[in-house]
Parts: sequence; C-alpha cells; structure tokens
Amino acid sequence: MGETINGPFSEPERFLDLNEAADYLGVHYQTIYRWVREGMIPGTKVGTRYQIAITELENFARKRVEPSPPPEVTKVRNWEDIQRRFYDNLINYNEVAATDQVNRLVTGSVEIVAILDNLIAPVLRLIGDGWARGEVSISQEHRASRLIHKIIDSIDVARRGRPHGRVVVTTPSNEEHELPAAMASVALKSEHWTVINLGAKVPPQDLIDFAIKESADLVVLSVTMTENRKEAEETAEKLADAKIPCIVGEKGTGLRELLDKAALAVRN
Ligand code: B12
Repeated sequence: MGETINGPFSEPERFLDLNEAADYLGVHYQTIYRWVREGMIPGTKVGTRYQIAITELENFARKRVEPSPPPEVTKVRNWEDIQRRFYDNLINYNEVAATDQVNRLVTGSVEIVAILDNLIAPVLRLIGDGWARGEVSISQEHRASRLIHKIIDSIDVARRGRPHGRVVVTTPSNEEHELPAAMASVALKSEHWTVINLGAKVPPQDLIDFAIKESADLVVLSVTMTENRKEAEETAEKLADAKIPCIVGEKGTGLRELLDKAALAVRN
C-alpha cells in the first residue's frame, strides 16, 4: 500500500494497487481492472501498475449503492432526422445502431405506438418506395424487413392501463405482409392486451375455430393488399356470428387508430 503526505494539516492520501482495491470493494481483480481502464474509477499508472486512491474507491462504492435517478424522458422534436438515420442503418444493415435507436426511444419512455407510427412505419414505406423506383434491391428490402421484424419482436413492452382482454392477430390467407400484424401486436401489448400473434396467412375457417377455442375477445386482421380485403371482411362477418368482434386494418392506417378501434370493439 502506498502513501503520500498532502500537507502539514491534511490526512495523507492512501493508495491501493489493483489486487488490494479488488479486495476493498469485494470484486474480482478483472472487474476492478476493467473499471479503472474504462475510467469509472480514476487510477494512476506507476510503471506497469495502477495505483488507486482510497477516497476514489469510497466515492465509487457510495455511488454504487445510491438509488439510480428515474430515467430521463426523451422528447422527440424531429422524427424526420431519426427516420433518416434509421433508414440508413437498415439499408446498410447496421443492426446494432438500428436496434439501439429504437431501444433509446423505448427506455426514454416514448410511447410504443408513437415509435411505430412515427419511425418504423414511415421508414418501411420509404423502403417500399425505394424498391418500387428500383433504388432499393429486393435483397436489401428483405434484409431490412427481417431486421425490423427482429427489432419489433425484441421491444421490451411496459404494459399501460387496465387489462383489455385476449386478442388474436393475423392476416388473410394470401397476405404475406406480416409486419403490420407484428406492429399491431406490439401496439396492443403496450395497451395491456394479451396478444396471440399468429403471423401471416391463416385460412379463414382455421382462424375462426382458433378464436372460439381460445375464447378471444377480439380478432385483428391486418390487410396490406387491397385484394385481400374481401376475405378479411367475410371472416369478420363470420366471427361476428360467433360473437367475436373483428377489426380489419388496411394500408396507410396508423396504429393509434387500431388501439382506439380495438377498445371500442370490446366496449360494445
Ligand atoms: C416488406 C414488404 C414486403 C415483404 C413483407 C415481409 C413481411 N414479413 O411482412 C414481402 C417481400 C414478403 C413483400 C411481398 C410483396 N409485396 Co410488399 N412491401 C413491403 C413494404 C416495403 C413494407 C410492408 C409493411 O410492412 N408495411 C407496413 C406499414 C408501413 O404500412 P401499412 O401498410 O400502412 O400498415 C399499417 C396498417 O396495416 C396498420 N395496421 C396493422 N394492423 C392493423 C389493424 C387495424 C384494425 C388497423 C386500424 C390498422 C392496422 O399498421 C401498419 C403501420 O401503421 C411495403 C411498402 C409499404 N408502403 O408498406 C411493400 C408493399 C406493400 N408491397 C407491395 C407489393 C407489390 C408486394 C408484392 C406483390 C411484390 C411481388 N411482386 O411479389 C408481394 C405481395 C405478397 C403477398 N401476396 O402479400 C406494394 C403494394 C402495392 C399495392 N398494390 O398496394 C408495396 C406498397 C410496395 C410498393 N411501394 O409498391 N412485401
């Protein structure tokens, strides 16, 4: 253990090496080594060894047991800027950065439905527009879509409000656009629905049987291609006969609208 004298009237500062500091904090040598390397604990290198002031270890130990402050709430002023970066991250398959963008908004308490309506949906539309103009290749679109799906599924949803009931979410039998159903599922979960997401392409009668067996309070059908709307509406009618409300979504509708319609459907 080293020692220096600060002045005639002050206590001498005492220093520990890494092994002693690890014992002092009750952690492994590698842990303290990492904390010092990352600057979390100030340490001075003397020759090949680190020296750490005991007062710094005390400060660090005190901060570790203090309760962490409540998370800061993110206020988004410019969605366009975030959209642009998200688009670039998706097209260049920068998975870590794209996931991090969404996670930061979620941990910043931005409403899930706002993230879906203001970031994820607009960027998917941009990708679709790019594909239609021949500027985004099919591979790039597929890769970006898969990454978005992964990100959506990994969103850590904190449920709000009173429980609404059980909802089955899917698409008509010829509808391969599964992402709107995935987005609808996350939005519904965030408003405290118990969601059974069947993915895409469930045949109508199978869906009806399933919804009855699962005692669903609601069925949500996400439709992207106009030609699939007829089947969805017919399914909704059959479900109504079985006393299960069904709401049908279409391209261009937001998820806030879905949540309002869902709440209304089970109230009636
Ligand atoms: C990703 C993608 C695909 C992927 C889907 C992957 C997956 N796992 O989902 C794949 C490659 C499979 C695909 C296939 C096709 N696609 Co595509 N695809 C897209 C893209 C880029 C994104 C789709 C998406 O997820 N949109 C989601 C959001 C952003 O859009 P939204 O439709 O407004 O959805 C909202 C509502 O549905 C709402 N919502 C969801 N559920 C509910 C429920 C209720 C009750 C309510 C109120 C709201 C609601 O939530 C969403 C977000 O707000 C779009 C571009 C675009 N503009 O959407 C093209 C797009 C939809 N595809 C298109 C086409 C043409 C096709 C193909 C025909 C291509 C082909 N030749 O094979 C096939 C069709 C396959 C089929 N039979 O379904 C066209 C459709 C044009 C049209 N006729 O309208 C688009 C618009 C591209 C374009 N600009 O031309 N596609």
